[in-house]
Amino acid sequence: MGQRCALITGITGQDGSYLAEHLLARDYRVVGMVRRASTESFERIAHLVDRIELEQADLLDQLSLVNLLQRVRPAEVYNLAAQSFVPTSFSQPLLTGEFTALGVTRMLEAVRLVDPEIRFYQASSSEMFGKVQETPQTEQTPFYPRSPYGVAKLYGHWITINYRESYGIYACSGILFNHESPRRGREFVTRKIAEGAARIALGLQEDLRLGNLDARRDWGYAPEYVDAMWRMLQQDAPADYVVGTGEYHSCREFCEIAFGHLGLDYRDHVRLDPELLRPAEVETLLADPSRARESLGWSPTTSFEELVRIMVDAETAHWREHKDPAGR
Ligand code: NDP
Ligand code: GDR
Repeated sequence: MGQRCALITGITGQDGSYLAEHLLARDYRVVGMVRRASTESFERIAHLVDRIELEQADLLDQLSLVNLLQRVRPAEVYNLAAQSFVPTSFSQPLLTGEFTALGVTRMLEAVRLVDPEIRFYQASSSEMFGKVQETPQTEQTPFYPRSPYGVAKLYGHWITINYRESYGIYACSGILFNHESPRRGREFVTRKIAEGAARIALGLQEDLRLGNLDARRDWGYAPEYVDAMWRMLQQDAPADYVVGTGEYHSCREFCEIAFGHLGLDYRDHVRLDPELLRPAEVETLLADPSRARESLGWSPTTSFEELVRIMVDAETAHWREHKDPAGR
């Protein structure tokens, strides 16, 4: 039997890069789908480009997806590509719907047409719980999304279930709670705080502007979460799983630990910027990951404090190296 092949959409993103590492370690042939750009954004996978294959296609273009699956013939497809930043979904709601919602159907249609035996993973999100209807949230908790992003993800979630029920495709939806790492996009709050704290400690900036400090999230460590994705596709039957830590913390606590780790008090540096408040906010999210623990044997090991320290240390090392003599 040949090497098992996995196709990852969104391989240039945080999760795509960790998932590629995870699958290479399990001896997969890894193919990453990338969209055409005038400059390549391969920063997160630079260390992997010799060991993976990259193929151009776009979630907005149905035929490119069909052709891609015909060329690559993967056994597993991980659909991680999306417009994933919640504030941008308020300013670009239609484009977010095209990528994050309809893009899922386009990929599922390609699977159905080319090879319905392909196992399919959809990157669903805790943002679908939004204005939470119960705490903690399980696979049975009713949804109430609070942003065009959350609404688009909910469509992607249900269309995945629908293709499973209609066509018997092995399709899973992982309802992942926030997961972070030094590879997180810079605009997300954890990376922004880690980077801001490190730069302030090094004298590179004075203060950090943030929005709602009271929002609480169930934050985990991204490299551990891609293992849950892989496990979902190795079961006897497809299902949906909540993946999180079962602990939540506020943005304020993240600031306290991040700045405290560098001997600083966040209250001296963090400023509220009303522009960063969202038209509708998700105040609190908390996972009950019992099903993932019991059925997948998955559980997270990195604590919240460790996660914050990992991110702050990575930023400190980066900015120490890039600090120029003028202190910029
Ligand atoms: P990122 O924002 O880091 O990565 C998104 C990826 O999608 C990038 O590789 C991007 O490519 C790609 N992409 C966007 N639009 C298209 C398109 N039209 N065609 C092809 N590729 C496209 O996200 P994360 O890695 O953090 O998250 C992965 C997935 O999981 C996303 O779907 C996200 O919504 C979801 N999710 C994330 C959670 C988290 O806490 N991180 C929690 C729950 C769900 P490019 O480099 O070209 O921009
Ligand atoms: P989220 O992540 O919206 O949960 O979506 P983000 O880090 O952007 O926000 C988390 C919370 O922090 C508050 N906040 C700020 N957020 C940002 N980005 N910038 C700020 O300055 C700031 N100040 C306070 C926010 O209001 C919010 O409450 C992420 C994405 O990865 C999604 O793709 C994914 O689906 C969900 O996590 C689960």
